[in-house]
Amino acid sequence: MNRPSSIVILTGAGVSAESGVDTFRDAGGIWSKVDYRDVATPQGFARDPRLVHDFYNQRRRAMANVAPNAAHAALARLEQAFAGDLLLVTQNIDDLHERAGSSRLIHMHGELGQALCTNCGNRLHWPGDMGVDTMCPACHSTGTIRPDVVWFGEMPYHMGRIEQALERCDLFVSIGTSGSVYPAAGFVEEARRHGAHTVELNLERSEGHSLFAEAEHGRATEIVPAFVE
Ligand code: BV8
Repeated sequence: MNRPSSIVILTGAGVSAESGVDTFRDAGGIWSKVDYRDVATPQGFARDPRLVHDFYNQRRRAMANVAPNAAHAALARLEQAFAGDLLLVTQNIDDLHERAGSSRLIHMHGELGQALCTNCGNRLHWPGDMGVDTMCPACHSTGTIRPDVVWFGEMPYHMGRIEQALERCDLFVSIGTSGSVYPAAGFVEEARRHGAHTVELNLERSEGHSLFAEAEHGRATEIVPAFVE
């Protein structure tokens, strides 16, 4: 493969696993402990907002005890060293990529440290807990604050920007994702259709593996540094 001029990197929960952040579908993962329909859908939030706030409050508090790992650091170094276009699209809602120094970054499923007011539409930095009686500091309404994350059945963020990057890139790398959630799981096909070389770095073959040219299998903290140096 020639030297790429435009790279899109997609990360999933596997890239944060070595920082101690639970993945979703591995043994003992998040979705083995709680039903995603209860905590990661608008219907679940309407049914029991307290349960959903507790679920995200716990994950937000846990963020204070974790730090970026070698994979996050290597991807930040790649961004600094790479002269071409590079876009890092993460499905993760933790802030470990930015804490490692990545800035050309899209959180397509939102961010744990952000709140969204369903009354005024304001997005607010929110490091602490939120609940059904939390007041929106922008419009002063109560009970309208929710986690600014994309739930199942909701449109992921910045899809236009992501699709443009997928059309332009000549290298697409997927790191630490099971490739089981759409539209992220379809990105490899989109990139390949536009002629990109595709690489998967993961512990297992994801569902779309047939579209990956070469699959490196191992822990993100071991393979990403080697891959990007
Ligand atoms: C939408 C919320 C439409 C935040 C999440 C076809 C097309 C479009 C949509 C669909 C479709 N088919 C079905 C759908 C609907 C649905 C979907 O995909 N369902 C699935 C279950 C089939 N998609 C949606 O609803 C999406 N919305 O399409 O909207 C629309 C159109 C118009 C108008 C309105 C709406 C929204 C999807 C987003 C849902 N939100 N999370 C949160 O709580 O985090 S998804 C959830 O899964 C997480 O956010 C996570 O990011 C995501 C993906 O999981 P992974 O990151 O891959 O994690 P996983 O545990 O699965 O895998 C970890 C991997 O890491 C494993 O492979 C493992 O081997 C590896 N690993 C582990 N340790 C390591 C490692 N690798 C390296 N090193 C290690 N150490």
